[in-house]
Amino acid sequence: MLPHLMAPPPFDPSTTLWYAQPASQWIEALPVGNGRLGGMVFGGTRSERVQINEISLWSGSPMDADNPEALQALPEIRRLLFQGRYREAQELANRSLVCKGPGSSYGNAANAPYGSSQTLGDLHLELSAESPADASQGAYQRWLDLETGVAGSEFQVGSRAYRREVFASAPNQVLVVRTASADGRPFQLRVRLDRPERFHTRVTADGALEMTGALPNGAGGAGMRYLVRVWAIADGGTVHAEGDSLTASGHTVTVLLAAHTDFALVKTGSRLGHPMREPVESELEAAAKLPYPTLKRRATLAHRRLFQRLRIDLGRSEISGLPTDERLRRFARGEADPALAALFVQYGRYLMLSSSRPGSLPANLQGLWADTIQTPWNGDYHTDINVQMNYWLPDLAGLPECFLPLVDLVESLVEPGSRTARVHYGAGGWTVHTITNVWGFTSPGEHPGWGMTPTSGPWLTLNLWDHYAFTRDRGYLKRIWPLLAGASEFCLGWLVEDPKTGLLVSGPATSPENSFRAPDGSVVSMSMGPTIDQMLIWETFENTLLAARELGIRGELVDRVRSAQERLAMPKVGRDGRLMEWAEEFEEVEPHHRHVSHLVGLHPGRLVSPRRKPDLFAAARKSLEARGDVSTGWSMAWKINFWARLHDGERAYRLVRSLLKPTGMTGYNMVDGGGLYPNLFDAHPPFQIDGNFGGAAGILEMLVQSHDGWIELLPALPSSWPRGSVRGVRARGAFEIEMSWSGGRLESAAIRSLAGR
Ligand code: FUC
Repeated sequence: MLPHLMAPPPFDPSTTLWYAQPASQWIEALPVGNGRLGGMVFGGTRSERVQINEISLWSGSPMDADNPEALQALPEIRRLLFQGRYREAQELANRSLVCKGPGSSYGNAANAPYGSSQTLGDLHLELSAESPADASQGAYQRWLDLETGVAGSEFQVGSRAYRREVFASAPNQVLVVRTASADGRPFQLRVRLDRPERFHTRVTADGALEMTGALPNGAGGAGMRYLVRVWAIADGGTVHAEGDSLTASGHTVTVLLAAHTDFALVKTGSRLGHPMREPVESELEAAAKLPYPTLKRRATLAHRRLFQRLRIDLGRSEISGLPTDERLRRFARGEADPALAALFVQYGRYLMLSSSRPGSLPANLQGLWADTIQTPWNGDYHTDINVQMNYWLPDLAGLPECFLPLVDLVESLVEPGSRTARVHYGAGGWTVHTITNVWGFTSPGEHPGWGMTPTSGPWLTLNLWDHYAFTRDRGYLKRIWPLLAGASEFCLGWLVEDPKTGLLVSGPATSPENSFRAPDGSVVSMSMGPTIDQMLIWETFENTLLAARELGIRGELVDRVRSAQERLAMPKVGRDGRLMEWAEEFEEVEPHHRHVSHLVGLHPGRLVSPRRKPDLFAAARKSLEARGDVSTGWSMAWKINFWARLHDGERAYRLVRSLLKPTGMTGYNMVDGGGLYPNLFDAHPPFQIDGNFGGAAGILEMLVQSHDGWIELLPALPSSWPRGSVRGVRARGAFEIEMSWSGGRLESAAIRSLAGR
């Protein structure tokens, strides 16, 4: 048994990830983060790697991608679609409705204007070599304690034992790596920084290690700059510089890392050229003044204050105490481990508060963790499901402040998104399409098949409204009113009258990323009034009207919204009893497609409820049955939410089982590779964090729902969780819930009003 240098972590199976071996690949490393600065801790022994990130680090630059030809083509495309001439409409759309220029470069924009979020680099720590005969590795364990936000490891090299702790401090804005020997005798640690490209390292006159560089702007020049600065502090020893590395000798070595880019998400003026040396130096100095126990206590207290708001106990089994990777394998083989689902919820909350804090950018496709220069899909913000899914969790899970970065991002889209609405559609208000980045990209993507989702702006306002519903914060409602009004204004300008019915329909638009077979046999994606759009526009109008009522706003916009909502074409039920994905019953090309867009009114929306639309509610179930379970990670996460809303705990649990299984795949799989990596990162594949957030939200939806005008406890409890308790789940209306159940029945519940209502 390894001598513990400090108190051992509790290894609570609902709040700890732990492993018996170091990470051999990135998807085994453990994430830390303070919302802006993050690290992936490999838990190496002789040599340790902490891969580092700063959430704003992006290549690329702003570009004008609005396409003036789109507006001219619009009436003709609509006319063709209303006449059922889909192939011709699609051909014209392919030519004219896309963005101007390269767009996202099909997800490979690291060196193009759209840009990519990128790794900041690696911090390397190397223990001086013991004598070769003595270099064998002995006892080992590493862990991530979600309660404190500290990743730790204890290991033996030769005859000596060490303990290492890594955390990202929110109050001090530094990454901290502390290595201590168990025997109190000195050791040597070499500290280096590097990056796959575009970096320069040096040791400064005052003894700090620095790494600097500039990313390509995608237009032939330099774009965003970054600065990383590291200090090593050796207790009972010294630090000296050797070339471009630091070597520390002592019985304990603390490495402090501060980093910034020159980016700021300002609404006017340049987003680059903002100070970075000043904050980096002052953060490092302030942290270095604090004794390590103080630095750690400040960080863990601040972390706990948020993390402790929610407790969840679903029970445990004999395997709950095993290493996390082993639990995952056994759970996939069918063994019981209810604490694994609780851990998945807490991990989702942990990842949220580590990658989304006020004043910084929202969690992107990978939160803030990315280990490459070309991150999958540019590591951007996909706005046709993915970023919306990221933000279902924080309000439910007692982390409302983590929601706020999304509001900043949406506000920053209004200016470019108003231009896009005007240039492409001649509409007022603002919108965004399938993707956006830190440079304000709001145009359609470069292919209409996936890029033509003009209602992604309205979709974002569903999240915005829900945050109000959960918090009842009037100041916040005033803040988002212009965003809601602008989204409704866009919808009003975008809807057209269907000549056959006189009802208002959206279009030309896709049902995100899906396609169908037109009557002439051609495979197309464009139609008028796809179900998702009709639902999203209904929800947007509804939220705008509710907000207007709460704020006492009357006038012409409100009247137009009200009468347009009454004239909206409503989704229909097909001959086979399914909720139709398009306004007509087309043959599907891919019946198990990962997007389940036509159920957006079931979740996250609330149009499709047993109270409002019993027929659609029943049809949604049929659609979901036909769609099947197995898919990408985020798709299965969404289906947990759907089945929870359909009040089917057993089906929801089946999806929990499908999501919480190891995937062997790291490359792209668009069909059926979803699951988890050994570090419990969600696999699309590749790693994509929406499945973590969406799956955690789904499990909470199984326990508490509040979207239909009341609070429902245990709406979808599966038989596998017969007894349990939660404290701190939140409900719309600003309520906090504590409850316990046994034998599958509610035992006690307390509902506390957070807004005094
Ligand atoms: C959408 C999805 C893909 C992937 C990508 C980031 O395009 O259809 O599955 O999640 O976003």
